[in-house]
Amino acid sequence: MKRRKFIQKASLSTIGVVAAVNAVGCETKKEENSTALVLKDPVRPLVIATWNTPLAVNAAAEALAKGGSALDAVEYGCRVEEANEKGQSVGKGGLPDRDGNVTLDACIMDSKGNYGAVVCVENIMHVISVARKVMEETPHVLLAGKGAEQFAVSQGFERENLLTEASKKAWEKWKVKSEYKPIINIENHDTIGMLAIDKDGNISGACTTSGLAYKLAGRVGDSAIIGSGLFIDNEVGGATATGLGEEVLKTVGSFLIVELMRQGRTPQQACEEAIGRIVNKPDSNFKNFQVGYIAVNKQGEYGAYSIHEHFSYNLYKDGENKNHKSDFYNKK
Ligand code: SD4
Repeated sequence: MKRRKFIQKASLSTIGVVAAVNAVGCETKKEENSTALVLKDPVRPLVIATWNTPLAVNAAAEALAKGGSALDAVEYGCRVEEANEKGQSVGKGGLPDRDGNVTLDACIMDSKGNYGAVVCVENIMHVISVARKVMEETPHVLLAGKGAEQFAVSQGFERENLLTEASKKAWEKWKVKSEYKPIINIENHDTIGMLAIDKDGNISGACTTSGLAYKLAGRVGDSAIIGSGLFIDNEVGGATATGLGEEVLKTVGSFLIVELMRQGRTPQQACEEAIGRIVNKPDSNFKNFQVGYIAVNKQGEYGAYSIHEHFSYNLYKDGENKNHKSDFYNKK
């Protein structure tokens, strides 16, 4: 059993007794107004990613097996999906905006609370790596549009056309009616959000997407926005999102999940509460859109929940990488 360092008193004032009973799925102990988290045989290494993404999770697991950090793992894992032209919601081959331009959003967050992101980037495939460069090589956290593209090129990334023939054809077909209707589940494969815990128990996360198909030019979703599409707190855990970004942004979903875990909820309970915040709004039209969350805590417990059926996640733990169906809210 390893002993975690004390959570600061400042955060405890809002946590209260609940955290003392069951913070982040660990045994806890009160000492001088602080709560020491004691991990019981934590599960590590571990990788979890949205949707049916076995190859991406394999790449992340391999990085961890070679002694890479959780940060390396999530970057390498996300790169696999960015290079997969068949996935039409991430990287190369992503469906374009309504003007026919593929624009990508991505972010990465490490165990020290550092964050880097890019939004609305054209012509660069591996935006997750650009986000990491923003985090590590600049004094900023978020670069947008042309500036982000120029920064990527200055860092050695090559410009290329991200619009594949298949995505161009889909866009041309869409233009006939030009109806904007976010698709609920794109063939069990969509934006990738990934969380990893390395052998030292450090947690990192990443999220990369081409956003919603046929969006307005300039539209940015949740995926690259800290606290919405992704949030990591190495003391507690991490969470990431997929689905209609506008709804995730309005509820700051990933931050909410991590804070709920801090207050004692399991990852599963926290994901369910975050979906509840969306579907229980008085004017929620949740029947028309999907949102899905995955989360892990420091112990290596995990959870997933979505509004509709057919959300899934890939999980690597104990040397196995498997796709699992997520539980969901709308049982009709
Ligand atoms: C967005 N959340 O841009 C992304 C899209 C997505 O599953 O996740 N689709 O809103």
